[in-house]
Amino acid sequence: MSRGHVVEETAVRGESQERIWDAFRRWGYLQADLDPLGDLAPVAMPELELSGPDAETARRFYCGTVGAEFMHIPERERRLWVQERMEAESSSVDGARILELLIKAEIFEQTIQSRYLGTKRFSLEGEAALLPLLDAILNAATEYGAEKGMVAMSHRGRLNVMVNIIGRPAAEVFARFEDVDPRSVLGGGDVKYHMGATGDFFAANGRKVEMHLVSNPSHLEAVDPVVIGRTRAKQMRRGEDGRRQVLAITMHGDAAFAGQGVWAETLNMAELPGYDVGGSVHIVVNNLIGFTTNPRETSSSRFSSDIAKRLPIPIFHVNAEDFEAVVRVGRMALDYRYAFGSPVVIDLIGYRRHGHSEVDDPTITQPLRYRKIEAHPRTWQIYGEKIGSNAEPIVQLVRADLEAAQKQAVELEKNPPMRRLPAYWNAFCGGRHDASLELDTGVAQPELAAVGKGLVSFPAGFHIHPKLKKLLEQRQEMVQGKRPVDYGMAEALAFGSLLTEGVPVRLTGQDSRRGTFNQRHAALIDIETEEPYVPLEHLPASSAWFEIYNSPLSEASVLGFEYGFSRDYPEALVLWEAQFGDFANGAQIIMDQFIAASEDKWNLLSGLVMLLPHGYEGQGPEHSSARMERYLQLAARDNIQICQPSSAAQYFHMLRRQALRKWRKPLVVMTPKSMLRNPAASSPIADFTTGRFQPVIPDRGDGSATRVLLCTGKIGHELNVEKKKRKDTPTAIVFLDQLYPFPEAEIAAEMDRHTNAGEFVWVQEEPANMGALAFVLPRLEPLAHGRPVLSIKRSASASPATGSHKAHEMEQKTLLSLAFGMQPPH
Ligand SMILES: Cc1ncc(C[n+]2csc(CCOP(=O)(O)OP(=O)(O)O)c2C)c(N)n1
Repeated sequence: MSRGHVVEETAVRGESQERIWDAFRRWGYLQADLDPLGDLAPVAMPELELSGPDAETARRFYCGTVGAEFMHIPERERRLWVQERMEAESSSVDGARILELLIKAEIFEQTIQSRYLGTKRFSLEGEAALLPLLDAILNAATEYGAEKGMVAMSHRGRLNVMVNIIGRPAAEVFARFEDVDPRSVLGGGDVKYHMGATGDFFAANGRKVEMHLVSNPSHLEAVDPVVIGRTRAKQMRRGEDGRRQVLAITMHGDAAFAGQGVWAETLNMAELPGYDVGGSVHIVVNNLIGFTTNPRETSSSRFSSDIAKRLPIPIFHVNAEDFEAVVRVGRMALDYRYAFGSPVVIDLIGYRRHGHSEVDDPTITQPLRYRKIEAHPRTWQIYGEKIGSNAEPIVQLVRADLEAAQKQAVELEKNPPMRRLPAYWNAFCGGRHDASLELDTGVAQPELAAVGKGLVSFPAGFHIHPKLKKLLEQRQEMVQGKRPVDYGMAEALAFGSLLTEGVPVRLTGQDSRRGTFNQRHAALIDIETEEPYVPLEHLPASSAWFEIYNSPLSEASVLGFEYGFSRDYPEALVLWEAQFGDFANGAQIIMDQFIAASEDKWNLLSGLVMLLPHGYEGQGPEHSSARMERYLQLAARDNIQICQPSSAAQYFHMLRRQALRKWRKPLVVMTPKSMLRNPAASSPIADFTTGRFQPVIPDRGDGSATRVLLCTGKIGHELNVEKKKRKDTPTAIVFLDQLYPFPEAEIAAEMDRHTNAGEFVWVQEEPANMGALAFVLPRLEPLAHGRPVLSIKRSASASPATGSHKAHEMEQKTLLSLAFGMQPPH
């Protein structure tokens, strides 16, 4: 009988009875029987030292093999929802299906173990209940109309899930144990338990869920925001039904769940308008160990899942050897997700039968626990006995199937593709750059004018801020050719023109709607109502969506999310903006493991743009450098693009070419700060109507200069000012607006044009151990044909910039006078 009536009963029940129920609802999970090996002892709770019929009933519901944490949820309706289900008698489940999945899980592991002894597989044994859990979740999801499952998980049980849930043939996985032909992956590829996979899950009701197991790196939890971003993109593609049809499921190790901050950041995004996916299902595959580390060493609290309590969402702990409870919890969690559009956490508590990998001996560090595990029966034996079913024939059948698959694997291609890419990738390509990919990106004057008009318009009755009114008037004049176009307007024109050409645009970052440097003002705020108006969402000729969001104050999760989004919206221009480029290193894992390497490792492309404000302006060590050197070091085999556009028009053309070329490569952009308003970096409107992005901006002179300064970004404009001041005509100044792929032909042409030049000098603001120096010097030298290539830079330093504004100015002056006056030191 359901106890959903408890609330109504409250009035007639005594207050003390209600206190008893409240105590168990609140604290019962601390005394629940959650650990199959019994190491997680119940917590002594004076609040639960209660007796009598109500206490007995409440204890049965709340201290069994399921422990629910939900009393921290402020919404009464949600608490009652959980309460009603926790206080219901158990419904029946499909025992035969559970048994079959437990057998499949365990025999799969044993087959690998017997055939490929000594290779890592990160066995699921001890947590085999994960399969019935996922099966229950997906079966329930089909009833709500789910059609796609976006799944992320790390190493533990991944191969097992690939075969038994995602639907890849076992032979394919075994083929990877036969190892690959080394010539096919030299310097690239990835290990088998990181590869992505797509397949089909068939529910008992005959419905199908297309499954995507997302490729992921070793870096635990880094994939979390990526899968959520991918889910959001897939949902958006489907419109209103997207949230119902596309479901994100993530699995986590207990140690990683507690320890990795990116997961906490990702969770915080759950209900933010720019990131919401209508709830995701999170499973902690909790084996009460992390490599060799015990739970009391990994989490300051009893449960690694406690981090999830930062959000008002339920956490269901369940004993991984009460298989029927596991299945019921899966169903309940999924129902909750669909009822409230909320994330939900399942903490599946079991054990790890072997070492961290199968080559580790866990008896060295956890001898007592492993003595218990050694003597502990297999899951399918326990469950077969419980339901009185003879499991042996099924075991034989599954084993025979897997052995056949293993034989087949020997014949298979060694690294068979385990996924199919969606059709929306057909129009795009990766690989090496070649000139034929480039295109003109100018926008004809009438179209540009129409976009410009839309950008400065707002509805009648909108109360505009006087400063913005002025800005819009100036922007209007820019389009009319009455004043040069600055970066802010160049960007808006790039976005607006793309929208009218059918290219969707999404930009997120901290304070990006206004712009950290007060330069963007993509959202106008009514000064009477605070209602926003985003002109780019209302361009009359636009045929695509535009999104701009202020992101939460995170780097790793938001960059991961946007990378994921770009993976499933290749036709959109997707941009993430760092507040200052300096802070982007909080997302270093996402850059190293996904943005720079995903094409190499997984053959997966992305056209994500990273906007990184960069430049030495005396603002101290952490507001100066976007660490260009880091991206240059990551660059190889045309995996990314690194640009620093020196003018507004260059910025415009660079953004447009990123969207309009079919080449999909991440683009890292050093963006300006003070340069945003520097007239020298503004461009006449004519520069927007024709042409394309120039990787190299040649010197304006006739080629007779005797010294050529080569540089990138703001310092180039400062050199120009200094040159004018000094009336120094024998010095030429060349900008590299694209650093990677290195525009060798264009630079060579410019160097060759300067036949009188006795030397070339690379000038940078950054210290000698930073900036582009180490990257450009060896590339420039062969192009100089024996003429010296020198450099001017700040002295090598541990920190990117001085904390003193005065010292900065002195240093900057020295750089400039060295560039023109003294001979630079060799
Ligand atoms: C960011 C990061 N740090 C360290 C590691 C090395 N490492 C791999 S697995 C592991 C233990 C993970 O424990 P847990 O999260 O409980 O998952 P389990 O392996 O027990 O399933 C560690 C430390 C890693 N892969 N990623």
